[in-house]
Amino acid sequence: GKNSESYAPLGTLEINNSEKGKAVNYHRELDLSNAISKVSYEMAGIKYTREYFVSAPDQIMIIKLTADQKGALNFDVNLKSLLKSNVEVRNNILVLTGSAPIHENAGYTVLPKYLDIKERGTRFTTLIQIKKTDGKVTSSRESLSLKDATEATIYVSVATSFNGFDKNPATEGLDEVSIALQNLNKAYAKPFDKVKESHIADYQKFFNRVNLDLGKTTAPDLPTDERLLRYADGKEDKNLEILYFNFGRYLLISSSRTLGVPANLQGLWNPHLSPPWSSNYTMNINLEENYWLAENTNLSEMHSSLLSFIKNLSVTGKVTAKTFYGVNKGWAAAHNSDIWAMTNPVGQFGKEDPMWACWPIAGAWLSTHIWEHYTFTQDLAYLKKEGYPLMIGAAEFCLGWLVTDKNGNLITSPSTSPENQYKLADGFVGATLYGGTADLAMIRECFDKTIKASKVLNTDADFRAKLETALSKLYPYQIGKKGNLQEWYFDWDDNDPKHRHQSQLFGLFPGDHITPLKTPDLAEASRKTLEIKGDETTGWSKGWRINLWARLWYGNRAYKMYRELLRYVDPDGKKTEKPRRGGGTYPNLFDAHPPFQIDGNFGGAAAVAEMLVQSDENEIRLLPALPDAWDEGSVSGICARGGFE
Ligand code: FUC
Repeated sequence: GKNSESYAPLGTLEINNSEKGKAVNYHRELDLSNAISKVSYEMAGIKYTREYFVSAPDQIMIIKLTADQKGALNFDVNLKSLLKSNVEVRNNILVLTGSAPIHENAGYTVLPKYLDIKERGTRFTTLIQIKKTDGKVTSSRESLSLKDATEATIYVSVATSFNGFDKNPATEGLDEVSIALQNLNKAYAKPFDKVKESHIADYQKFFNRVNLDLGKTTAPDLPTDERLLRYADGKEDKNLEILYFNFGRYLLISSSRTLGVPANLQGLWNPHLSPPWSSNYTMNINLEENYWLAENTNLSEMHSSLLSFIKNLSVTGKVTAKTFYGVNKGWAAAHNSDIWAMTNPVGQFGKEDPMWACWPIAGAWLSTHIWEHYTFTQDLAYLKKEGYPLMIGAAEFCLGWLVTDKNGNLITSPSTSPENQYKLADGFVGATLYGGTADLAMIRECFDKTIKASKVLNTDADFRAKLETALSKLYPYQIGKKGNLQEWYFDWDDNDPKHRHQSQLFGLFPGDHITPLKTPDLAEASRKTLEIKGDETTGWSKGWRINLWARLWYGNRAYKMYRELLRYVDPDGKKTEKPRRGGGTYPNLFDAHPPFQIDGNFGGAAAVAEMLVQSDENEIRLLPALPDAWDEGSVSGICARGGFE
């Protein structure tokens, strides 16, 4: 099938100061306690400040500018976009309107790279208005100017015609101009402090739920980039470790507010027209990893953006199950998706690699998020009305997709182990096979959770019995000649034994059917697999491995890898000594896959919680993977399955 569509940046707002001279004492911050960013500097003895935030309750972005000398504030505001758009000024409001392409084929070649069809593209609008206390607002054809002011607030209101995954955003789209105007007028009428107050209250309702303290730190209070560099030298900095954890929570709160539109590969922070991997939803790990911290770090509401997206996938996935896989019941999703809930396997219509294209198991994986949401919240009404029918659909597809091997075991065929390849004795390197461990681990988890859900809801006894029978017939885990958890049906070698993907370990994390207590042999084989893979890997992969080590209760190993996740990566590749195979963290704390992907931020933050508290439906385990380095401190607000905090 076709590739997923790109997520595009709407535009760039420029504020050009007309003061001349050198700015000194420049300071820039993002305060995680209130989600407000600030800039301050001095020029010719005058102190300037800027304060920025994006308010969810008021659907507005606000920038407040001040000068500490009367009339010293002078600037122009203009808007630019990489997309086809038009800028004009109407009644002292700067207006950008445009229409996004219906197709942007990020670096791929089969389809035209960029397809602009106005009748089908998503329309967008940005409105900008300046509120001043003094001075004079003037406008030219494409910009607003403020002259001789002391204080001003810029209101930025943005809306698109997107009206859901199944609606044509052009012919059935929302009226984005009225939405943007309404939000602008409402916010503009409120005093700045009121808008700020409700923004902080809204944000802190979520952010303040968790508090992590790791005791005294010896680290000096340096800028973040310098702290990262210092930390990379092996120095202690407990506050940086806490900061990274809290930053992950901040990012999730800030990127998961829209139902049906979960955080994508870059969260929502993508500046490119052709972003890495289209800034899409990559569902053979990355999208799911984004939400690993949602429940355990007490941000369950944020999970809803993903859970509602799963519902969308179940609609398009019904068609995909039939047309691509010949399965008439249930729904399936493959490797990639986008805001339109694409479920077809990707691959440029046959021109790409089965290594990622041949993988219809995303539905099984995603359905476990529904169960997680239920076990953490105990929200029975959600499970009954929303979640359970989607779980049933995912399980139905798997039942229809499984086949029997010659020994009577249920397996998948064809199968892959996401993006990995095996190497046979005769040198043959391949990706497709039958009975891959990862498929079966995800299906095992999907069946197990669907059975549990049907019991909780006391429903569908017949279907449950079918799942129980199938579960008992799934080809069991095998331990390979190296003591590893076998990835392939046969004990084949990996083409790249250090490959970043480790989906055969799904049952250890995020799944829970492998544990040191319940299945000690499989836990040991998982440990061996991680040893063979080594610790050097990309950002999201490191985030995953830290969770895996935590689940094995190896706190010090998890901590070692957490430190490596925070390894400084220079955005221009200049200051980093040598090219690295592994990931790390950019100076603004964004995860470096590299390039920037947000999954490592989320996976890393989730792992901190996993080191401190683990739970299943029967047990809560405190400090299960506490590293020696965290020898004092306290934590509150972490959630456990069963509805506990
Ligand atoms: C998967 C990974 C890559 C990358 C991409 C977005 O294909 O194997 O490393 O993260 O998703």
